[in-house]
Amino acid sequence: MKLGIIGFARSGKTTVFNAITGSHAAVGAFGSRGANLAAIKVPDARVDALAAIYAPKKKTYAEFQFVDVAPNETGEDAKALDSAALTELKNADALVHVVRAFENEEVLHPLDRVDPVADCQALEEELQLADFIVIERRLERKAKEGKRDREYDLLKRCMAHIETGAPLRTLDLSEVERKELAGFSFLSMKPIMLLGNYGEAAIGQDDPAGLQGYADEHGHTLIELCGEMETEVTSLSEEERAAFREDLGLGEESKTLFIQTAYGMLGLMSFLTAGAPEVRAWTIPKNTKAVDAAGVIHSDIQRGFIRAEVVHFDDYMAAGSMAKAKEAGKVRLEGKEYIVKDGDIIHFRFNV
Ligand SMILES: Nc1nc2c(ncn2[C@@H]2O[C@H](COP(=O)(O)OP(=O)(O)OP(=O)(O)O)[C@@H](O)[C@H]2O)c(=O)[nH]1
Ligand SMILES: [Mg+2]
Repeated sequence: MKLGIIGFARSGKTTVFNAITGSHAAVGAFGSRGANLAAIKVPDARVDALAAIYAPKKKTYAEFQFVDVAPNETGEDAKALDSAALTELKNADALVHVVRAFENEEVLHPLDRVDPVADCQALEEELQLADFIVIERRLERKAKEGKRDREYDLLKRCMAHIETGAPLRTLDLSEVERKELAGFSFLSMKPIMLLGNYGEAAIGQDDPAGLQGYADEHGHTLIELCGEMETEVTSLSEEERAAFREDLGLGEESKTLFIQTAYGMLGLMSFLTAGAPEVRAWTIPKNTKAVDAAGVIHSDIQRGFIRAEVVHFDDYMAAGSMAKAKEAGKVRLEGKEYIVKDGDIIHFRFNV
């Protein structure tokens, strides 16, 4: 899973990136001029349990990869995203909008405001505008070439939707249409999570900046963080951390909070692969077919898919070994259309 961290300049993107990933990227005026990249592992007791049995060479947890986009250098027009950022975000699976909800006299918002709801609206507009331009260019070309085909009609529908001020993620599309549009990597179609970056004063207050109200109204998931304090906490030892968090009334660690929220919001789950070389968890959306799950591992396995040998983690553990699970009839051969379940241990058979 690749997540793009976006937001206005000086909203605390890099601060939040550091807090979640435990990185030490430079923040503030001396912030790095390029994008920051880091990954976090998703803790999974099932991976640990399987690794204890298989004693594999390698143990790999599912991962969230983050890209904290470089600050907008275009200055004056006070856009959150410049063209470099827009390009960078194309391959993100979902977006995390860091919304500035803290006051800081020394580092001002580019529009000199602390207005989280206005920032959310402005950023949505930027995403929609970026998509609109892509659609417009494509339609112009198609019109010139006289290609008024299915794609032309579909793009027209997308355009009309954006013209109403709505993001493409709210357009009603069939699965086929979604696939047809996938190549465009439309930004306003990507799931978006709001991450309110609050100041200390907001701790314990109920929706101080009105962000929760906005999130509810638009069906967005909101995570509330106190970015700066979270970064301070990450520099403490494990024991100090818990006490400090409790004293300050900070909730769950930002990394844990983030993982839980992201799995829920993005409708994610994991399946497992186990063998002597590697025990590994793979993240997929719920309701993924076996053949598409295979593609997450490698496109060759997807292409040459024959069968999936599946045993659920719980059945495997109850049986104690693969041989015993087979004896008990818990290992099944499934076809391409099988809907993978959370905790399935899968061995793919495929042609090369
Ligand atoms: N008071 C306060 N200051 C914060 C908070 N989060 C970030 N800051 C400060 O705001 C400034 C900008 O933070 P960054 O994390 O660099 O923000 P950014 O969005 O990555 O900024 P650019 O990459 O330059 O667009 C830094 O000086 C931070 O110390 C916060 O929660 N409270
Ligand atoms: Mg930054």
